[in-house]
Amino acid sequence: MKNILIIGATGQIGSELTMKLRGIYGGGNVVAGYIKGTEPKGELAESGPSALVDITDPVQIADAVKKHNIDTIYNLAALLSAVAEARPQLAFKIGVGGVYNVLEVARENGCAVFTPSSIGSFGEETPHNPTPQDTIQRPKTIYGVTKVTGELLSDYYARRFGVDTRSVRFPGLISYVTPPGGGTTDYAVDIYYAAVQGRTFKCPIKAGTFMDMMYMPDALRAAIEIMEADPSRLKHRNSFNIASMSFDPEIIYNKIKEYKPEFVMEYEPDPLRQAIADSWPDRLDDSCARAEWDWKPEYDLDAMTRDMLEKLELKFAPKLELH
Ligand code: AKB
Repeated sequence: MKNILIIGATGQIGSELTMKLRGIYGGGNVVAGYIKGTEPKGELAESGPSALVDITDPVQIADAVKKHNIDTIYNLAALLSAVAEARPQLAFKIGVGGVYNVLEVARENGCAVFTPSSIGSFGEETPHNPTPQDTIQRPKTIYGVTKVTGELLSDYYARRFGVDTRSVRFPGLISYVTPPGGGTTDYAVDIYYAAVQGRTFKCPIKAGTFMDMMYMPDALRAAIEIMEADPSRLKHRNSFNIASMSFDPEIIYNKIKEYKPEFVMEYEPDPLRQAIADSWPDRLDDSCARAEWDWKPEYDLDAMTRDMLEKLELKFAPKLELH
């Protein structure tokens, strides 16, 4: 990877991945692609170039690729699962039409492409514990449909046109930097904010509902390591199961209580999110990622919780007024 374009650079993953890639490959070599109304600000705006890149517009993608001599595209544009159910047509336009646009530009300009898939690419018929690398993928959400389509299209472009496409299936991602929006796993982010802000947390997911989760530093490393992996070792491409922890609301609540004994959580299930969560795996088997490109997570629930609480305490600490 020499010149990289991030599509969706101001989103939950993009804002952190852009900074991390700039730290490795140089600020000037990583272009932050954004859509109108989400212009990069602060460090993200100052540390490297940016470009208006709406994934639904193939001309904008091609212009940015040519102007910046791009060889690798990270496509992070997506509507998350719950919000996609409210806007299925837009979810399709971004998650299927957008992936096609990126792959076509990549084919014409010789770029490698990373498009993340998700635990949302599985459905009720999938074995849930553990979920194998190669198994039934019949999701019932539009989010899942777009993710499976993205996997298939990406493999097709690799086989048919030699486009270097690679991907991982992300679990729910947890971070203190940029909040997610509209996901089913977002409760596992919101719970930390409530704990630090001293609020009672209303949990939209029922006790006993297990899902894979991952701390953002591990997710960013996975996205970079898969693109740097030796292609001769890859038997799979789109997309690899990756995993680091699986828990239900009770487990994360009790873990936070170890550090904040006064914290209170109550259940207020959201039927849409609960139905989606019930259809997703409890725990992915990531042995193929471990064998084919040495994937290994660094954070478990305890290490993540200590770091999240520490970083959020700093974020919400009262600022000193200097006169
Ligand atoms: C969501 O909940 O929609 C996402 C995901 C697991 O893909 N965080």
